[in-house]
Formats: sequence, C-alpha cells, structure tokens
Amino acid sequence: MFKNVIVRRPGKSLINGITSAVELGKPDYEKALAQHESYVRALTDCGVSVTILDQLEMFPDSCFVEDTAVLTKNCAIISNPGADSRNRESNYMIDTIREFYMDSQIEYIRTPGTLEGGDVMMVGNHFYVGLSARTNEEGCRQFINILEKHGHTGSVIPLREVLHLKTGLAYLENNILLISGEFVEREEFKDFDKIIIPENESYAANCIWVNDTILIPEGFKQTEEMLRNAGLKTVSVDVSEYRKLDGGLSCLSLRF
Ligand code: CIR
Repeated sequence: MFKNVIVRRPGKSLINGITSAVELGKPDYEKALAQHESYVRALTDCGVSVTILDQLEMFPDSCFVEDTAVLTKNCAIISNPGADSRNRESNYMIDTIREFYMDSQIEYIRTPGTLEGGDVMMVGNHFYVGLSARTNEEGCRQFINILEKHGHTGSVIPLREVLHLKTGLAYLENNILLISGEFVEREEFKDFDKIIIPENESYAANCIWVNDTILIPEGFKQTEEMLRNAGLKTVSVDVSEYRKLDGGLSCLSLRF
C-alpha cells in the first residue's frame, strides 16, 4: 500500500515541455491545471496523503516528478535525468524527500550515469529498469548496485521504441501486468498474468495502481473494460494536456 504521494503543479512554461507528439498541439495551461487538480483529488480518494510542490517555471517538464527520483520502502534514489533541459530538476526534490527518508537511505545516480524514474517499474522487491534514450547503462549499473545495498533487486530491459519503460507497461499488483507494443512478447515478462492493450489504445498502458484502485487515462474504453473484466476497480482521469508532452498518469507523481 502507498501512504504518500508527491506531485508538482505545472508552471506556465509547461507549454514549452519536450514532446515527440507535435501533432497533438500545445497543452492548454488552464486545462492542464484543472486536470492536475482532478488528478490530485483522485489520488486523495485512494487514501494517500498528497504533498503538492510549487511550480518551477524554469523547468517546463517539472510537473513530471516521477522522473526525478525512485522511492522504495528501503531507500530514496535521486535520479539524474538524461534530458538536458530536465537534468537539474532532481535537485529541487531533495529537500522534500528528506522529510520522508533518513540521510542514510538517500542515494544518488551520478554523472556519467543517467536515469529517469519513468524507466523504473516496481514489482514487489524487484525493480525493472529500462535502458532508454534517457537512462544509460551506467545509470542502470549504479541503480542496481544501490538497490542491492538496500535489500532490493533489479534487472535491465532494453527499450526499442517507447520513451520510458512505463510508457508501455504498468504493474497492477497480484502478478497482473498491463502490457503493450514492444513488450508483449518479451521473455522477461512471460510469467506475468498479462492484460494486452490493443495498439489503438497504447497510451492507456500508462496506468497506475494506487491502493487497489487503478487510475486510467480517460477515453480508453477497451482497456478500461479489460481491467474491469479482470475484477479491478478503475477510476478514469483526463490527462489529455499531459499526453501532448508524452506524459501521463504515472509521470505526474511519486508514490511510496
Ligand atoms: C519528457 O519528455 O521528459 C516529458 N515531456 C514527459 C515525461 C514523461 N515522464 C514519464 O513518462 N515518467
């Protein structure tokens, strides 16, 4: 179960965030703010305490806090984002993380290693880490060493197509893995009970499990129906403005 969540309000500079989806247009800031408020409400309804950080105008993508750290039950790993414009975002997360973790539990991914939290999927005590355009081999190596020091394990999943590992996967507890695209046939995931997302709904792979509720992006009926048929409780949240920047439900929070 998660007790805490950290989010950061988007700043007006959000409209200049990194994107590979220019065809979707620029986010509407007012709409993005309203969607962020609904997102926080949905999380609060799942029984977690939400810490809301102030906007950081100098970092357009800083509302995607997931990329700045990996928070486990034993340790907090401050990441080193691989995107140049996002690299220093992690520094602005440290003081908040100190409120929840002791100094001896706080670790850092250091240059030349890079790692973004969107590349990390927690499955109990094990952490899959995507080797991606943002997370490099040295980042993966440091990350797994830190995990092992704190009683966890980790393994690397090289990515071929998507931005982050969790762009295409979501672990929904009880061995259930929501899975799409390049990951469906991968050997590393063969033992999970897979729910395979149809290609036309691939964005819906970025769901989050929060204390037995699955938050799912609004508008993905087939995926929602599959989750319900599997006996899972779903709540949909509109994140259309964040989708325009390749972001979504998992990216907008740190859950621990
Ligand atoms: C970026 O490209 O870094 C942001 N526009 C989107 C980050 C999405 N984060 C995530 O998947 N964890």
